[in-house]
Amino acid sequence: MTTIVNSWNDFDPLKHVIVGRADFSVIPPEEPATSEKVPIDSEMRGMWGPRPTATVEAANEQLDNYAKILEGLGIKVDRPTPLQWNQAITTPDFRTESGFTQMPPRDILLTIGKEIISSANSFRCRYFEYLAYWPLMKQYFDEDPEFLWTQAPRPRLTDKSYKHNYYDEKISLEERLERTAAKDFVTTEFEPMWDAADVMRVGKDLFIQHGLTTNRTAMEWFKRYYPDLRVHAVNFPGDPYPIHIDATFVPLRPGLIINNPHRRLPEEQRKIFEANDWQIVDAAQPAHDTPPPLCYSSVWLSMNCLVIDHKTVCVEASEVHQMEQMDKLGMNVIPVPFRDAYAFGGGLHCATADVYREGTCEDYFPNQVDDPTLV
Ligand code: DAV
Repeated sequence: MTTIVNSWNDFDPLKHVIVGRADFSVIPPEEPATSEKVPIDSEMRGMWGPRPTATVEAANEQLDNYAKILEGLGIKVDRPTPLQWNQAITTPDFRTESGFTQMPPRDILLTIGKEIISSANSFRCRYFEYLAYWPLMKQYFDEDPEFLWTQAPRPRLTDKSYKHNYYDEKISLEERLERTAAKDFVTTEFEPMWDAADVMRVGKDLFIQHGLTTNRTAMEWFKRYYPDLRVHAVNFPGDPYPIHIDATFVPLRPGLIINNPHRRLPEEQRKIFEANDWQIVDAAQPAHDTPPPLCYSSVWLSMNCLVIDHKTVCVEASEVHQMEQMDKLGMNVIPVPFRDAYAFGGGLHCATADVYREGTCEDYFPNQVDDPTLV
């Protein structure tokens, strides 16, 4: 029997992965969910349309090179099939003028064991992004008799899913941070909405970030869908734009997590890690003061690394401080140039989705303390 799909965490030996592509990427027009994410001073405000061809080519060059590096490590690499994203998306409930990209599969595909679930994204422009991965899902389904090909309940994304006038040009950074701490986000609890990149998989435990892109209702859905797993809700008050856990809280191997020092996990949410002897260390400072032009993400893509196995990690080639820290933490570092791809949807972790890692569903947190994060 052929097993194609199996992955329970982000650190066991990686054998098969999907690496995104930048073709036909579009800067989408504003919509209720995205206006909140694009920083007020970003040059992307009010701008939308296909990304310039030269930037797409530069991003694809780095993505192709990344795929080659992974193949050189003996990892099988699959790529999505690009769609023309510069076309309107219409459902019975909404219309938006364009799609987005197929650069970050991590936002769309969540691999849990032998299942890959397409997410329930809150951005209307991402409604059909899963189609770029459809040919791969079909292939895995044909080849692997145990592969579970799953689609999360599709959100309707009507106005009920977003708070009206939540976004106001006048709110200060302090107010934004207060909202994060109070778990007050642009998305409502009307229906489950989640991006796959908000889910940190650690065997039997799923740690899910409550933020702009993933709500509590989604965590309730996960809890019912996976009765054998434990679902934890975490949030990171220092982040004014909390979207995706993978530039904030990144496991390197069993027992070790790097945490963005500007977005520390609150004390009471650490209990579960402390009770099971997991170490949470501050990530190194980014090497850059600003992200590249037209980028949605922060400079903290520095810590958005891809762990190959318990001793090996890919880090962006210019992130000297992060590389040095990895070395001190006992990891062999593979530098991968990637800054030209950042604007298309993130860093080295964002640009991949797991197909196969060795290992099984282990219980890394057998000491279940009185844990306030448990959903
Ligand atoms: O720090 O902007 C980026 C994560 C993208 N998947 C940040 C988070």
